[in-house]
Amino acid sequence: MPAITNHMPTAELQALDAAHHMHPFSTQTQVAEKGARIITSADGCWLTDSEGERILDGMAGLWCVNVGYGRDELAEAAARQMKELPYYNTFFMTSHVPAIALAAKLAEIAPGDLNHVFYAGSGSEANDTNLRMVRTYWAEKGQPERNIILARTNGYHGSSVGSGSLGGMAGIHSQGGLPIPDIHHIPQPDWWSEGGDMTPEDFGLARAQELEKAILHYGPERVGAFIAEPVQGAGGVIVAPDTYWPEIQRIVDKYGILLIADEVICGFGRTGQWFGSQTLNIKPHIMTIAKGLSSGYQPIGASIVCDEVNAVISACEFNHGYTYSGHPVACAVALENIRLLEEEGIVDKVGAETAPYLKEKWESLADHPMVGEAKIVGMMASIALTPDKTTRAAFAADAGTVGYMCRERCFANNLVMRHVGDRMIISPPLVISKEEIDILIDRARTSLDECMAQAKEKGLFPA
Ligand code: PXG
Repeated sequence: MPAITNHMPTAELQALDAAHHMHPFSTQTQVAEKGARIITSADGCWLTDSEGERILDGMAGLWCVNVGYGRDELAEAAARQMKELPYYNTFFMTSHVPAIALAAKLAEIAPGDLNHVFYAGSGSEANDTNLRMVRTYWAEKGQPERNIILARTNGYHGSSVGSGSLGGMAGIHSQGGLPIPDIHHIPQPDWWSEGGDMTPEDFGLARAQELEKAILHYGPERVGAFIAEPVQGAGGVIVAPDTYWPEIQRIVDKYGILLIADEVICGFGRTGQWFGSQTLNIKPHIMTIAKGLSSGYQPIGASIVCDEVNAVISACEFNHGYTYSGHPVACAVALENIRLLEEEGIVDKVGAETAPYLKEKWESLADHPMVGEAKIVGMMASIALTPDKTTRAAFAADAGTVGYMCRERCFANNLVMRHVGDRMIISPPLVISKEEIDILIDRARTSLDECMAQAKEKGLFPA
């Protein structure tokens, strides 16, 4: 076989891709039919594909390339570490400097007494750690029956057996016998789709109180933890009404259950502060991190654990870990990534400058005839597409039909903006400039217009 390179014709790469590469969360026959768009290089906020097109990446890869593409410092940190110590494990009484240095740094930047780090290779793995860690915590405290973990419908925590069970995605639960026992889901705080006639404030409170209802239903002596994303990402950038999180915190405190904040998307500046828990003023016992931890340059995740949980877990042998827990190259890259976020003031600039600018522009999209609510926290945002803003109606088609049409228009206009059902979402690199934000909004508007025209033709939008 000839060498497969960037210089091969796109059609040949697509054919090989479809023949041998099984894509995540995709229908493989559709990949084969349409051909994947092949990304060959990237710089800053811009991707280049195999046809030489430049695409504005409104999703920072998969919510992860916080410092943007093409940072030599990260490549050099990886190369340095690979030469010095490419791998060693952290099992059985060994350690190494990158794992030590990153853990100390994470303890410094994480809020409160989140001072202890358990490494994983991804967000899914870190949430699997959390699942086993909180159950072990309660068992070690003599309450093994306290093994129920509450989570939310339409939450996303990964796609492994454990993390997929914690998530509340019907599509994941329908394959492979999930969720595993003693994980239960309460309804999400999505006012747009589920708020009915309630005000957002009343709805937020009611949805938070679902947590208390569930605790009382299963029995407070059975419930060990509640896991949630500060802002639901993969579920469609669902921002809970302001009343929601204070009530959740009250309930968690009242029943003494552990709060796990899944910061895989919200962490490392995405919400305008280092962690979403700070933006939303919540006090987790454990935070899940991944993605922005290394800006996606290396696969790495972790659980950051509070003093109390650490004290209990440390006193037993916790029979858990991954070959790549604390991988030295991934740790070295994450450490360098945090240095860039900190020393270049990237997180501060998002909070003070670019996120407020994006907010103003993003919210202006709500003027578009097909856009209902526009929501944004920091650098993650969504708009709800609707045929009727006043009634918040859904389209007369399967959910996601119009969202997909809009995504296709965006892709054709060289903007990566995703759809989740009929919500359009963005999560750009944190280094996006004001000029690039203008381009993003411009292309989004053009794509919305084109999508609306198509929807009208199909009778899905009033003419
Ligand atoms: N928690 C959250 C909040 C996530 O967003 C994970 C855990 C799992 O991380 P790993 O590294 O195992 O993928 C995620 C991942 C999407 C999409 O469609 C989102 C994620 C992954 C894949 C697709 O938006 N988030």
